[in-house]
Amino acid sequence: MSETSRNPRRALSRALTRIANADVAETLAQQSGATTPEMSRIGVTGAPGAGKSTLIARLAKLRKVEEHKIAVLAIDPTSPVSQGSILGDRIRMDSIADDPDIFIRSIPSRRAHDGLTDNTADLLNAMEGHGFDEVILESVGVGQAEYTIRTLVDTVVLVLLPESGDAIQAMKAGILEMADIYVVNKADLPGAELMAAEIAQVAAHQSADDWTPPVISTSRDDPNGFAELDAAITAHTEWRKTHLDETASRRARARYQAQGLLSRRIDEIVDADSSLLDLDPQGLFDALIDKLNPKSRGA
Ligand SMILES: Nc1nc2c(ncn2[C@@H]2O[C@H](COP(=O)(O)OP(=O)(O)OP(=O)(O)O)[C@@H](O)[C@H]2O)c(=O)[nH]1
Ligand SMILES: [Mg+2]
Repeated sequence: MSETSRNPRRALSRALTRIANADVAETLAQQSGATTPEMSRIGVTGAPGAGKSTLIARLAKLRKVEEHKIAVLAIDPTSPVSQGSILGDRIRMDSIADDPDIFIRSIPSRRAHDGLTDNTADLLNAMEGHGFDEVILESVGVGQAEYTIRTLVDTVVLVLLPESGDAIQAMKAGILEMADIYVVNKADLPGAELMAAEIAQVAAHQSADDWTPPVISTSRDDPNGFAELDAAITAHTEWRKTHLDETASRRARARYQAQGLLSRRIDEIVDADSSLLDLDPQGLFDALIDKLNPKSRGA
């Protein structure tokens, strides 16, 4: 066992595994003690292969230097066939995998279709109160993921690739309005400068309450870009403290989490008795309400 498995971490790692596999009742039982969210949440999203893991490994090291305690939670796309994780994100986070000061966990994306797990909210909540100053969440961007991530984290970093048509796609999908920080990654590839300029134009119109999302070019062989990204995240964290409506964002997270739990519970009920699906919509709705009642739980 490596240094990363010292006891508190091992306990957290086990808790995350339990939550990753838990049914709704278990998930709720594990979250009875409400914690104060002191942990800053940075979400890194972008198309498959955009270089998110490589970038997070660099970033985590830089942010740790600021005496921050950093955790990384990577949601791995799940193969629908094997229900297993099709790639180990740790592979591209080798440079930090054995760092005792950085907690890394990779979780298969399970049921959810938005590039996250159907219980990412629960996983993040479980990490609160474990002494981390910051968690960096990696998720594959598949359109809907950006909207969910917006709700679940404090700072959204969108990683785009030059020459991929990413910028245009993202603009069409409205995703370019989601991010707090844009990264044009793999800036060693052709077209990066042009793309950064294009995105900067869009970002300039996006400024809300005097935060204009910066556009940062990064490449794995150039430390300057990561330093700039690190500084931008710190700046956004500071900005947020005075501009974010905490009640609104806490409520949005609570709503998302409740929706997730209810939708999972409905799946559990229907999986246990698929004949419910033969009822008409009103009958199905009534039957579900009845079964959602805690008194009939387990019935
Ligand atoms: N040219 C170039 N390639 C890079 C750079 N950063 C990462 N890569 C390569 O891009 C590929 C994908 O990198 P990852 O870091 O795994 O990307 P990811 O976005 O985490 O991928 P998924 O988690 O599968 O969505 C790997 O082959 C990396 O070696 C870069 O700055 N320049
Ligand atoms: Mg990755």
